[in-house]
Order: sequence, then structure tokens, then C-alpha cells
Amino acid sequence: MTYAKKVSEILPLLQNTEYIRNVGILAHIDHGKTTLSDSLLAYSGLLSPSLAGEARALDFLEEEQKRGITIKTANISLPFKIESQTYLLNLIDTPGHVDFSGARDQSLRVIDGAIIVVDAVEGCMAQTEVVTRQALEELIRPVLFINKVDRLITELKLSLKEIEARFKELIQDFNNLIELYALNNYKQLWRIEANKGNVVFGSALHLWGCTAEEMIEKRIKFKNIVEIYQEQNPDIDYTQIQKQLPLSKSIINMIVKHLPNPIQAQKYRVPNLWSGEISTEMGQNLLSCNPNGPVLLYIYKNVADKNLGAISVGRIFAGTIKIGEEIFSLTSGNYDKIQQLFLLMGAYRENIKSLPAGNIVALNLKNPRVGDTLVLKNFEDTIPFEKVQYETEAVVQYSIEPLHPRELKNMINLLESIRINEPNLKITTNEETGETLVSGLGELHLEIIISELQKNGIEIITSDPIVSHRETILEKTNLITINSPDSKNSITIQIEPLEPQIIDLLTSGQVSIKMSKNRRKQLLQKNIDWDEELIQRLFFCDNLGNVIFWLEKNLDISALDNIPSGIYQTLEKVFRFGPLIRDPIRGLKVKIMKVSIQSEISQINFLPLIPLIKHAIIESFHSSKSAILQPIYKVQIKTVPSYIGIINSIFSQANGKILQIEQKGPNAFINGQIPVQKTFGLANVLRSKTSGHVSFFTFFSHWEQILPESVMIDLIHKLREKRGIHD
Ligand SMILES: Nc1nc2c(ncn2[C@@H]2O[C@H](COP(=O)(O)OP(=O)(O)OP(=O)(O)O)[C@@H](O)[C@H]2O)c(=O)[nH]1
Ligand SMILES: [Mg+2]
Repeated sequence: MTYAKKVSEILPLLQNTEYIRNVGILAHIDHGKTTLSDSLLAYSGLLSPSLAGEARALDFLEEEQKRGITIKTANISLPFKIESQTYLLNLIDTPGHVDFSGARDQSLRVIDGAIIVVDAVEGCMAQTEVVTRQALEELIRPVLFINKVDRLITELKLSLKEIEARFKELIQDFNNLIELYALNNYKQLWRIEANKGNVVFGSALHLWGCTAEEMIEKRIKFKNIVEIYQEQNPDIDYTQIQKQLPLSKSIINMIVKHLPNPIQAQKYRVPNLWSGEISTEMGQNLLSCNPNGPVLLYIYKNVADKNLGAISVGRIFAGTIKIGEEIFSLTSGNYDKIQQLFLLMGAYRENIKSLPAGNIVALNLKNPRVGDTLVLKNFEDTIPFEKVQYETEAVVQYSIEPLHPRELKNMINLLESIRINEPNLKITTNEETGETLVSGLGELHLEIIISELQKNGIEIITSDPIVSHRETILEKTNLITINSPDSKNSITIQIEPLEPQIIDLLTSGQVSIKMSKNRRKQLLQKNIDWDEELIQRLFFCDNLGNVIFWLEKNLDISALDNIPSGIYQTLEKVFRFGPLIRDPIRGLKVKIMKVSIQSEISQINFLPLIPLIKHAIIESFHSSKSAILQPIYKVQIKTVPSYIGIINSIFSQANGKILQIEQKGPNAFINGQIPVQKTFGLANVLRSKTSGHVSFFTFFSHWEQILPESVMIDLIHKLREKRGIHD
């Protein structure tokens, strides 16, 4: 496939911000996102129409084609004409599987509109709700594509009336989500209505689709479509309906009519998503998407590249980015020179020299980070965009090692380079055992990572999947005083459980030790009634949900503003390996009440205090009530009603809770919760007991204390022995 001709067509369009649309395709797994993108590629001449529908061209990674699912987000810029006007669609196809939701979530910041695809038979499923909520929270305007309508006719054999009723039901379900999650002003404005033209129904596989309006205009009755499918011919010819009701055209019309251009979108998105002052020069430029103002670029993904190392992809919210310019990262504080700029075209990329606001650009950076905001020199004090972050936890772990020990360094280096592109992947080395632990969102996520290592020639031995637990205390301790071995320093600490709303702010990344002190203060004051003095004395916090306060009064509070980052890194490690089973600690509020050290307290060196803090934390687990928390998944199971009983019993044997059973059409949907530990291998059991009449989706719900205590104690013994912990 070559896109060269198209790129020359695209270049002039990049300047016409008014005619640009940045759009994502979002949906539950398998509802037909990539198949729909095929039809759009074919429409703009980038894919042969005969391949569209089955090529899944944007699933260009080998693993994606092999497994038939999308793993990474894919970008492509498509030119198209409506009447005499040429538009540019910057399209992002996203993965539906929860294990790859990290990539999808990040892409939300850079799009202004979303086509939410719903399988007409399955309807709004768990991830439909998740993506719709997230889009609405990011002020992304949604439109609806009801896909796989052919299945209503050929599989469910619904009558015309029933099909109509099904459409109504799907639109209602979707509007309920809008009502629930849209910000107040948009609940009404963004509603979906068949006669408004913001819903298309059709079949991506068979390349037809239309709005209600288009059907009327073209004088086509749904009855005609049903008749085509009802022909007893196994080789049904869809060309006629493809010609009459081309899906791509209908989708493109809907995008142009109902989804905003970057200028319109930034007007309301910027004040909600950027916490800087709107009245400043940067604020005004962001608001108006001004190509002539100072540059601001938000990075939402990195793509590994054989020659360049990594390529970062981001949205230009203001200014025009040019080769040769020096750029500053607001997250890492590094300067970098722009050497090359690219447009992404699916598997390919094209060099360009400059690109104005409103577009999506790729570039190579020395220290690429997802969630970074980049600005030009002299704008170093700009407030960055906050990183998009949703509650996902890397709860499944493998302990891995290379088959040949000499490959260890190679393996670690490669894992590090994969991690740059995978915000939800965690890699830790247990210093006591030397084990390398990789944690991800689920088994599939880790399987893909390991196959990536193997593809690079490293043979890997993996453990069975292990659940990552959390260690915590349940009650406030007495004062704990710890002396250093040489008795020169001592520290008095009290520890108590941290308030849940603060744990959420920390684990979701909304509050961090890296952000400015003022911003942190604002966010904490908004969320909890801690007094100002206490907030000023916050010494440390981490993304596992722990904080340390410095309440020793003999220290000038300004000393807390200049703590070297090495101290934070050492403290992070203290919480990463808990005293019970060496899993991370969660939810501790550590209060340093008194410090006595040999040097002047005003010139304190914090480093020698860290082992004392660590010791006090260990002590708190022994002297007060402690607990192990296990991750719980939300589960959605789709089956046929006759298997509900069997599933129910498998589920309760696995300590699962069924919360709701609902029947939609011929299917039954079971919603519940289950400990992650009990899900390994469960999909296979369910499949074999139901002769394959089941699909099974899980995603992280919450952490729960392991009870009764005897079960917890057994687990602690088992894990300590396995991990060789003897203290
Ligand atoms: N019957 C029918 N099948 C369809 C239709 N659209 C897509 N499919 C099939 O549904 C399956 C999934 O399609 P994809 O386009 O890969 O779905 P996706 O939403 O991109 O999947 P993920 O990216 O993995 O979440 C494929 O087997 C498609 O052929 C349709 O309109 N009718
Ligand atoms: Mg896909």
C-alpha cells in the first residue's frame, strides 16, 4: 500500500483547521471498530474497496492480525470531499480489550469527537459504558454507529418491527449513558436522536449504512434490506445496497455535521482540561487553537521504532511546530531539538516540515514520555496538561527470567523500552531474590509483552500468573520511636490508615509528588478537610496511595520544598516492598512527629532518616492490625439463558458474587465480581462447560481485604515461604 500520492493531497489541508476533524473510534471489544475504519480508508482511496471490511488495515501489527484483535491505537489522516469542500479526518482506531485500555485512554486527550460503535445484537456492554463515560469526561462529543445490523436479520431473525424496536432500545440505552456521564451543559445538547442524523445503523462487514434521514431521502425501506439478507442464496450480493447506502459516506457526513473542528472544540475543552490561567497569552492561544501563537504539544503515545528508538505522537493545541526548533518538556525539564516531524499513515509515516495547531503530529524526542506537555523556550513556566489517567491497576504478575542467564541485561533493557510505550506495565526487581516481576492489566496484556521479548530473540521462562496484593494497616498505631544502630539519630512516628478519597487521588495519578506544590495543595483542599498547615507539611506521597507528613516543628517548612529527587526514589522503594509478603504497601499515612539528629535540624540530611522510617513502618505492621488486600475484578459474562445455572455454580465455587442477570434478545448478561486470583483459567472452564456459549470480560474493580483472618495468615505463610522471606 502506498500513500505517497495522498500525502501531497493532505499537505494543504493541514492548514485549514476549520475543515479538520480529530476523531476516535471507540467501543467494546469486537464490535467492529477496525472493520469500520477499513471502509473509511477505502472511501478516501487508501484501501482497495474489495479488501475493505476484511483487511482490518489498521490492525497492521503482526500480533493484531494473528489474534484478530486491536492491541495498539492506530492513526491515519484521511482526505475526503463533501460537495465541493475537502476535509481532513485524523482518525484513531482504538483497542476494545480491557488489557489494552491504557493505550485507548491516552488517545482521548487528542480527539474532539468519537464514533461509538455498538454491536446491534450485544448492545451497550461493559466497555461501551467505560469508553462513553471517559469520552464524555474528556468533553469529546460522541455519535453512534449501530453495527452488525445484518446479525439482527440473519442470526436473530427479527421482524421489521422488532428491528425497529431494537434500534430504539439501543439509542435509549446510549442516551442513558449520556444523561449519566455528560457534564450538565451537554446532557441535552449531545443526546442521540435518529432524526437528528447523529446515529448511523448498518453493517461494517458488508459496507452499508445510513441515517434515518438518508433512508427517507433515498426512498429505501428497511424491508428492502431485510429481503436481500433473506434471499436463500449463500453468496448474497451486497453491491446494490453498498451502492445505495455506502457506509463510509454516511459516517463521513455524520462526522462533518455533528463532530466539532479543533477550533470549536478547544473553546470548551481547554477550560475544562487545562488548569492554567485562561487570561494569559498561552491560555488565549489554546482557547482559540491559534497557529500563530506559542507552541503547546501534548504527547499521548510512543511507538517503538527500529531506527529512531521511539517516536512520540501528540496533538498540537497551539502554535505551529517546526523542524529545528528547541522544545522544552514540562514533565522532565529537558530541552530537545526537533529533528524530524511526521504524519502517521497507519503502518507508514511521512516526513513533513511543520504542522499547525489542531493537528496530530509524530516526532522523535530524546526522553519521550506519555502524558508530557511540550512548549518552546521562554515558556518554561507554562502549566502542563494533566496526564489522562483512569483507575486501572496492574494486578496480574509474572515472574520472568531469560532461558540463558547472559540475556538478563538484554531482557531488562528491552522491557524498559517496551515500558516507555506502555504506561500500565510495571517492572520491578525483587532485590532479595533477584526475580524480575512484570505486572500488567491482565493475562493477555502480559502474554503480548512476553511475545514481544521472544520476537526479539530472547527466550523467556515465565511463572504461572500471580496476583499482585497490597499490604496495609487497619488501625492507628501508638507512637513508635526508632533509634539508628549508632544511636546518633532517632525518629518518632505515628501511622494510621489514609483516607480513601486521598488514596484514589494518588493511585489515579491526579495528585503526585512531582506536580507543583500549589497545584497539589489546591487539589487536596478541594477533596479533603485537612488544614492548610498539614498540607504544607506533606513530605512525600506515592502512586500506591501512601503519604508521609513532616510534623516535627523544629524544621523550617521551606526545607520541604527542596528535597532532592533521590530521596523520593528511595522512599518509593520503601513502600514498594511491604514487610509481610513483599507486595506494595497501600493506604498508609505516616506522621513524623519528632526527629533528633546530630546535625542542625535546619540543615537536615534526609537520607539517614529513611532506614528509620522504613523500620517504623515495619514496626507498625507488627504492633497494629494489618491486612492483605486482594484485587477484585468486575465481570461481565455473555451467554444464552440455558447456561445461567451452570455459570452461577462455577462462579460461586470461585468465590464470585453475581450482582445482576439481564436478558437482552437471545442472550443473557451476568454482571458480577470475582477475586482476580480465581480468574486464571476460568475462561476455559466456562467455555468447556457451556460448549463455547459464553464470552467473559473482566476489568479491575477494587481492592478487598482477604478474610477470614485464617485464610490471610495461610496466604502470608505460603507466599513468604515461596519468596524466601525469613525476617
Ligand atoms: N456480522 C458482522 N460481523 C462484523 C461486522 N463488523 C465487524 N464484524 C466482525 O466482528 C469481528 C471484530 O471486528 P473488528 O473490526 O476487528 O472489531 P474491533 O472492534 O476492531 O475489535 P477490537 O479492536 O479487538 O476491540 C470481525 O470478525 C469482523 O469481521 C458486521 O457488520 N457484521
Ligand atoms: Mg480493532
